[in-house]
This record gives sequence, C-alpha cells and structure tokens, in this order.
Amino acid sequence: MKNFDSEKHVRGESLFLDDIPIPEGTLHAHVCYSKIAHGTNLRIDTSEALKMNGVHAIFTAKDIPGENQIGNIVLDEELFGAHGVHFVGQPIAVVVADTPFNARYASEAIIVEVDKLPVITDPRVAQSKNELIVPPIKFLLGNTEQAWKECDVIVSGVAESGGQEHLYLETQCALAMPTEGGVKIISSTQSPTAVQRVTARVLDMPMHKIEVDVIRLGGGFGGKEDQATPWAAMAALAATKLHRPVKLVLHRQDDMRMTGKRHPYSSDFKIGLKKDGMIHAYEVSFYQNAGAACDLSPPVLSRSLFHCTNSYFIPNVSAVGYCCRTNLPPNTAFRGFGGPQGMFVIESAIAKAAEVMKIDRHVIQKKNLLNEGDEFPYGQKTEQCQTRTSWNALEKKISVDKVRSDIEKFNSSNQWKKKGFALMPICFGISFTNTMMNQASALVHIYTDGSVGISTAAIEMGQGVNMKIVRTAERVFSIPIDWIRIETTNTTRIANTSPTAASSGADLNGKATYFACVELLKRLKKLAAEELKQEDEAKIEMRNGVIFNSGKETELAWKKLITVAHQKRISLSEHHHYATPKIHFDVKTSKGHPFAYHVFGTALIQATVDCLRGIYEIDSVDAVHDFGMSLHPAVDLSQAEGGIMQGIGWMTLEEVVYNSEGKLLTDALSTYKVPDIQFAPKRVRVDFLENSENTFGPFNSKAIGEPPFMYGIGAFFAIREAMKAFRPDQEFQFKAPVTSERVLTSLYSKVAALEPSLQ
Ligand code: MTE
Ligand code: LUZ
Ligand code: MOS
Repeated sequence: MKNFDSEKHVRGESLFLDDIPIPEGTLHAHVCYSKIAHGTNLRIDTSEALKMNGVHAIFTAKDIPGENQIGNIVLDEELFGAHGVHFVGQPIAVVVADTPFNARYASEAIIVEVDKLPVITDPRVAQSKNELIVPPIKFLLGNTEQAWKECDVIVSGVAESGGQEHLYLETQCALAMPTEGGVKIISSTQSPTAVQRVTARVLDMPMHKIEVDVIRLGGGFGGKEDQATPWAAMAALAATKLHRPVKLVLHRQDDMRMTGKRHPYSSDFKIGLKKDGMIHAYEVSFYQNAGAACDLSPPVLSRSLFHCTNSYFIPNVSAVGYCCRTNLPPNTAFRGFGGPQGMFVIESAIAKAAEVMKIDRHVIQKKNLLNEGDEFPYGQKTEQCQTRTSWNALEKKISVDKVRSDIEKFNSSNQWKKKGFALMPICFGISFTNTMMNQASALVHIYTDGSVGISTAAIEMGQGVNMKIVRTAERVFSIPIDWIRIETTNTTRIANTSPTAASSGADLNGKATYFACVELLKRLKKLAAEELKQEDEAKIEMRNGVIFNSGKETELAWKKLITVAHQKRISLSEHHHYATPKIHFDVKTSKGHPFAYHVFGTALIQATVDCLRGIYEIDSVDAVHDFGMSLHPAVDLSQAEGGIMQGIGWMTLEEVVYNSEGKLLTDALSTYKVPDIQFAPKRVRVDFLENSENTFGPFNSKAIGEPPFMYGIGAFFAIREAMKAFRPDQEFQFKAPVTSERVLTSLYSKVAALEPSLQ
C-alpha cells in the first residue's frame, strides 16, 4: 500500500505553488527587511529604488488600507515596521517589479535608518527586565514544598535546548490575483483561514472577498502554521493596489533570516526522589525565547508545561513558564510545539539524579512510567495507557541488559571510541490545547459518473493526510481508491478552518469525512433497498463497487446506483462538521481534559563517539510505537522515521546561532548543518505496538505527525553516556545541540589537570 502521491512526486508531476503557470501580467515581489535588531524613529527612503529597472511600485506601512497588524493571539506584530524595528529580518517594504531579480536588486537601494536601541537576545535577561509577552503560566500538582522534606535525594540543575530551522524544501511563497472586488491567493500555508483573516484585516475587506487556495506544501513542520501569512498578505496588498497578479517567493537565505524557528529554552530544574528511585517531586522553570512578537509562543510554552513530566507519574509538580520577548525573529510552531523542550528538561533531571544516585538512568525511567488512571499535572488522567506495554515490548525485542554489557565490553576494549545508549519513552497529548481549535469539516461530492471529490480543511504537506482521507472514504463506500480524489484546500468550500497542525489533521478531517460519507452511504443504501425490493436495509451492502443483497452479488453497481440517485433527485453531496467530543480546559486553573487521547512509545538509541575528534555516529534506533490501528502503515512508518531523524537533528547537528547584535550567523546550508543520509542511523527499526485500542481516533487509529520527533531526545543522552565513559570524572552540561564541537570542548576542558596521560 503506497502513498498515491509518491509516483507523482517522483515524476515531478505533483503541483506546488511554483509549478503553477503564472497568469499573464504577473509581477514579482521582494521583501526589504531590517538589518538592525532594535531601533526607533524609522526612516525609509525608497526614491532611488523606485527609479530602478523594472520596478512598478514599493509599498510600506503607509500604503496599507486596513490595519498594519498580523498578530493572532496578541496584536503585537506589524506587517511592515512602521515606527521602529524589533529584529533583524523584520519586513519594512515590498518591492514589486517585472522580474524576481529586478525586485531583489532594487530592494538593496532602499535606504533604511533607525536610532539604535539596546538588543536583547537572551530570554533570562528579558525576564529579568520584565519583558514578558504574557503573564507566567503555571501548572501545579500535589504540594512540592511539603514533598521536598520527604525526598532522600534532591538534585537541581540547568538544561538548555536550541532553536531549529524548519527547512521546508519549499520556501515561503504566495501568488495573489485580483478578482471582482477582492483577491484570490494561492498560498503555501498550513492555515488558509489565518491567511484569509489577516489579509482581510490588512486590506480592510470582508473575509468573503478573499479566497485562499492551497494545493500542497513542500513541507511545513509548523513553520507555515502562522508564518505563511505575511507573504500572502503582502502579495495581496500589491495585487489589489496594482490590479495585477503578484507572486512572492522567498529566497532560501531570506527565509532563514526573516522567519522564526523552534523556540530555544533555558530551564531550571529540581527533582526529588526516594531511595528506591521513585520520583516524588519536580520543580521546573522554563525561560522561552519567544523573539520579538507573540506569534504562537504562549501555546507553545503551555505545551512545554503539558509535557513537562513526559511519560512519568510524579505526584508533586510545580512548573512555571516565562514567555520572554527578545530581539530575534518571532519563534513559532515546530513539530512537537514545545513538547520536546519540556521533555528534554525532565530527561536531563532524571539523568542527573541517576548520576548522583549511581544507578542507570533507564532504571529510574522505567520505575516511574505512568500507569492507567494516573493524573497529569493538568488534571487529565491516563486512559488506554501504553507506557509500560511499549517499554516491555521494546525490551522483548532488544535486551537492554545485553546492549548495556556489549557497550561496556566495547568501551573497555577501545580507548578512543566510546559507545552509549539511552532509552526514550514518549507520551504526547493529541488535540490543540486550545479546545476551540479542535474542529474541522468535509464536503463530499459524488459526481454523476460515480467518481468522488472530497474537500476538507486538511493541508497536504508531505505527511500523507490526503492518503488517509482517501482511505477513510474508501473504507466507508467500498469503492476503488482511484475513484476518489482529494481537492485543493479552499476557503470557499471549507470555511473557518483550524490550521493543519497539532498532529490532528488526519483525525479531525478524517472524522468529518467519515461522517459525511456515512450519511451519503445511508442515502444510497436506502435507495438500493428500494431498487432491489429489499425491506431490510441492513441486508444491503456495498463491496468494492458492487451492491450485495443478503450477501449475494446483484446487477446494481455503484455507478448505476449513482445514476439512479441523480434521476430520483437525491442529493449526492454532503457537508459535515466535526468537533472533538469531551475535551475542555480551564486556563485559569490550568486543569481539565485537554486531550482526546495520548500517543505512547519507547525507543532505544545507541551512539558511538570518536573521543579524539568529537564526532559521533548514531548507530541505531529501535522503537516500539503506539500507532493505534494504523490507517496507512506505510505513511505512518515514514512519519515515524522522518520525525525521529528531525528530532535527532535538533539534538545533535542543528545549531541556530545569533550574534549579540541579533544577526543570524547560520543563515545558509553551509553554516546550518542538517542530518543527511550519511548521518542517518545504520538501523532505524520502528515496530507497531500490538493490540493498541484507540476508541478516540478514526477507525481506532492514532495521530502520528509529531510524537516520534521526541524519540530523538534519546540521541543526546546516548552521546552523553559515551562521553561519560571516556571522562567519568567530568560534569557535562545539559546543553543541546551536542554538536561535535561541543563534544570535543567538553571532553577536554580541564584535561591537563585531570588526565595527565592525555598531555
Ligand atoms: N511530514 C512531512 N512530510 N512534512 C511536514 O511538513 N509536518 C509535521 C508532521 N509531519 C510535516 C510532516 C507536523 S509539525 C505536523 S503537526 C503534522 O505532520 C501535521 O499533519 P497531520 O496533522 O496530518 O499529522
Ligand atoms: N498548534 C496550536 C499546535 O495552535 N495549538 C496546539 O496545541 C498545537 N500543538 C501542536 C502543534 N501545533
Ligand atoms: Mo505542527 S508544529 O503542529 O504544524
């Protein structure tokens, strides 16, 4: 069973925005952005640029008919800097010319001046100056103050994780075309409605005059949940001003400089355990580097709190998160959405406790795994909990004791190469934590020839959501898969959409599709019963395009039945709106039942470090993952593998570096290292956890998009174990990414004093 997109992808037949033949008269836009991180009294002189070859117009804040405001949660972000600038890469103007080159060239001639202000890049500095975007977010369970007195071991420390560039292969882009009184935008966005809403605000138009259409994305990974909007709004502004189609495609380097990334975090932890290794109390403070504007930072931060205890039950928890405003591009959604940052800290705390208690890290992990009915710090209790089942299934597959003894043997017989391993359990909540967003709809048409067209709110970005929706309709109708087609995602067909995000695209849109199809099938079965003179509708069945009556094949095929339905004036279209049942969350008390369900699993990761050079290899990833009853095993497996690689990249090679002036130093693929096929583990084996029930997902399936990313955290601890084998005396920081440079410097700091043999 393969993804029906794969052949088109390989042949180059799949349409991306840049493949669409542009309409006659299309102009090209280029964004001019600030090279200064913080300044006031902004002065813009476009006079020279306007005289340059091919330039049609240059638009700035003062050309906006509506509001110069693209904020979503907090209205704190201008489309174009108007009075000052807040980060390097902040858009100031858009140049529109006959060719992309002329637009880009002219933009260099725009003169931008500001009075410089001090630059903050560190979230802890921002917090100390009270530069918080929203008030601190707090989660509490039990009573930590009391609990500390009952602990035998208490350790504390600092854990830091870095940013991450989305590196979608298709950079941010949009094509806007004037329509009668409005504009149609083809956009590469995970959130068509966000593009529509913000463009309406910027252009001072009602939303119904703005149509947003999305074919597919060359990757999003969260980077197009909120940050695809400004480019679409700029193209729409230019198109409506000039009455010409306008196309805007970001150059890779501009995209890297202008757009936000995964949020870097600096966190303090304190963990208390009983002698037997049971975790009794946990306190954590997250300092989130939000960048210069709110964007999605508060829900990202709250998801760090939701996942701050990962797969463990801890009876006493006190967690606080600070959403810190700095002069960096606004950071944004990225696969895991704050979950990975939260989990990295508890895994660090457990590692430190294990080191102090001189026991294996995985012994503490296993002891403290959640059990059925355990309470999370946000009040929800585990249901259909698969922490121990997945851990045990993994141990059956691969003996942890054997891995441990093999590694010990290797380490004692190798002086310069050391191996390490780590287990990494995951527990990730499925649903947008903002309950309101958990809704979707589907519009299913059956055409008179029997072929089916489905529109939903889901965005295909490579994750295979279209394939899963096709499978859903195929299962309900029982017709050949190539009679079903997924249409583009379009705001005139499906309105008021939530972004395709939070791993719930397939769940929400799949469920909406399911119910729409069930409704249509009901109608068709009733008709078939009449045609076949069968009084008991339950005896009518559809099997692979043919109608069966009391288990016997009939002459009535799907296509014929559709013709009859149309003749009898029976509607062959259905729209269904789906909202996740039961979920709720009270932000004031930080308690509720925010998630439809959780996704579980356990991975074991092994690594080898070359302790002379600091370079390392990830040897293997073995995982048992809870897919529920997969709707499409091939798609799900590739999501797991891709997620794991992206997670390992975040923890190891990928380092986002800004200088103290807020300038991104890693703004190209020569300075920003992503994992490639050579770096991929020699073995990645992800097994499906057997007998997993998920009564909350479509056909018992589970969401897959984000959770496997967090297995990658194990790579950090596997490398750390190997480093410890080389330098058992050394205190290593919990600082990710653990680049080769960092491995080398931490292996050899204070080396002369500690290890005379290495001199
Ligand atoms: N897989 C591919 N190939 N490309 C992507 O952009 N995005 C990830 C994940 N897998 C992504 C991907 C993210 S961040 C999310 S939230 C989910 O897919 C979204 O899709 P879903 O809700 O349909 O799982
Ligand atoms: N986006 C969002 C998300 O707006 N809310 C969420 O809870 C979420 N979770 C994961 C990824 N994107
Ligand atoms: Mo994914 S971060 O929810 O787009």
